[in-house]
Amino acid sequence: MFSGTKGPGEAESLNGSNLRVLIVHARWNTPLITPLVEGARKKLLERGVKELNIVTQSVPGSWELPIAVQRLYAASQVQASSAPSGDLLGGLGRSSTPIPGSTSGTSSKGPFDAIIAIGVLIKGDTAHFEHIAESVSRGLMRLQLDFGVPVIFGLLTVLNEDQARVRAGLTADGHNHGEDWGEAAVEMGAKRKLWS
Ligand code: DLZ
Repeated sequence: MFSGTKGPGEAESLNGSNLRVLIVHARWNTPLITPLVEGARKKLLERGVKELNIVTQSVPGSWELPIAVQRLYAASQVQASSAPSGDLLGGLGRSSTPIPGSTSGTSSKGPFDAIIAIGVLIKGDTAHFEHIAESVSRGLMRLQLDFGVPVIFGLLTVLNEDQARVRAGLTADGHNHGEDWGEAAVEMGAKRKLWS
């Protein structure tokens, strides 16, 4: 866990052994996305989430994160109550990306307890960045409230690539925020069960 002033501090207990977690990530800025996804996965596994219960899917860019979260969560709810044929996006258990350590083979079935949406938005010369950042943030917040499932906000909105490299843990003084997102997913997934 990050030990500076920033960061969430220690949670009381983080046991993910009975959780199903979805990671959806953008492929824009893949060299930055890859360590963030790996950081999230590392913490999920450390906190007891079973490999079988981590599903990873990708979309082209951050703009597509909300629709992917919406469809994949809805599909996981349907899976829980119907025959397991015809999985959305060719099977929820298979990653559509070559990110090392991504889920391969068959995953378990059932609704996700937490979702991590990961993207890296780097500001350019136009207002494009602001439009995407604002819309995706609102979209993800809406989805977590509408569905009642935690959607961890793994969207880095940075002014330049150097800022993103620090936050992806790629520099000596950096910290991989993906690890925090993994821990937040376990904490919120477990608390959601308690609060149901
Ligand atoms: C088009 C675009 C641009 C310019 N920059 C980024 C970025 O920094 N990070 C990101 O995740 N996606 C970017 N995209 C792609 C959009 O999110 C989206 O995929 C396309 O506009 C297609 O809808």
